[in-house]
Amino acid sequence: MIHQDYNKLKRKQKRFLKKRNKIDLTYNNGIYNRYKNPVVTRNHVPLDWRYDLSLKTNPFFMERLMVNATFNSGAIYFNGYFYLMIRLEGADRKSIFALAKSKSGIDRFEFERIINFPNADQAETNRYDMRLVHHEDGFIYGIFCAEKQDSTAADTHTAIAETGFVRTKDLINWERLPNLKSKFSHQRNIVLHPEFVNNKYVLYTRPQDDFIEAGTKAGIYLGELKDMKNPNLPEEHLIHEKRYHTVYELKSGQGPQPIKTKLGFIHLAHGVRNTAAGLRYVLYVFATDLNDLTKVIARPSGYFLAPLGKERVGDVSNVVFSNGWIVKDEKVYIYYASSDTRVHVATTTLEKLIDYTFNTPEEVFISLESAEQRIELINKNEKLLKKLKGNKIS
Ligand code: M1P
Repeated sequence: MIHQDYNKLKRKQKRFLKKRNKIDLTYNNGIYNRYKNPVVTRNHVPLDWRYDLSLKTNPFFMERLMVNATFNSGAIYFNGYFYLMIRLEGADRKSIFALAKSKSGIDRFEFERIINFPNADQAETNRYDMRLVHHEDGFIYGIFCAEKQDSTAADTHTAIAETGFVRTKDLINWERLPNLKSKFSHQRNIVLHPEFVNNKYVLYTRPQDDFIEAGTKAGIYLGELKDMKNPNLPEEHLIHEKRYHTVYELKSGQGPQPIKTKLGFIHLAHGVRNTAAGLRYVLYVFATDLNDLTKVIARPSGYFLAPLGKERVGDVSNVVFSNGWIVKDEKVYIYYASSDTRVHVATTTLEKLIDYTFNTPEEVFISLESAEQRIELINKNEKLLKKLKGNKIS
């Protein structure tokens, strides 16, 4: 027999899942819209994924498998739905993958199924942060971090982050592929470029600092591989270097796959810097050349999106992280998680994203020039304002 509390809770959750989301009108930067509510939280997780519904085996109607957080989601538009591949973290700290879908992309996301597949390496302990990329070879790839304990370390907490691959054509049946082989043993935030380049697959990588040789520069790298069934990266080239006193001073990582536009590929990445209150993760944008993916052609200064208000607090506070965005009908849906706890959406248009990327003043790296940039803007505006005054429109 089903526990009597189930129906009550079910009705309550149904009402919650039907709630519409609205643009947050208190926020305006002209670049994108933020929304009042997160799009996926742990309260969206179906009751039967958490509770044992049986009165007999669960007389107190306890959550037998609690969910800690739902965050860092891959994203894809498929068969008329916005799909998010959610990182669902249980109370046991293990992350698993679960697909949630919505018709609107901004609200009413409902979980559909858990996506599970075999380990590529027996020692794999945790998996997280899947990017979903529809490659021109016809497959949808899931690229994620497959983490295991570093057996060479003296402590119990040092981990090795490898890159796992799965692929599918229907989001139901997934084929696990071998893990990436690269000269850097430890990396996260690997992303597949959606197109072939010289008949090869292209990956964006992010070797972890402490694991790369002294003298090797850190940042976002790019490498080519021939075969996804035998993913060997012989070489990786630095394309976006971390740099002193930037929002990505400490580390950075490619977010979702870049968006192809007429002016170049637009990339969304996260940048990390240290503060007295701990690490701060923000999102920033850059663009690469359509014919040379290693060439950065636009570098708007500073961050694109930073944690705001309630987003600033969570399991790992002061963090925004994005590994999924969707372009649909010229509109861009940017899915980002806040503080490793829940998923939000921000929306803009392709036109605005291009304008932001190519017309925001470039990163200048020093205060002297940063002040000049702002003075230039003020002077330009002053002229315009004077003209308006002359025309008596004020
Ligand atoms: O806690 C913030 C993020 O930390 C890691 O990102 P990175 O490798 O760039 O430091 C990841 O574990 C990510 O999942 C997490 O959101």
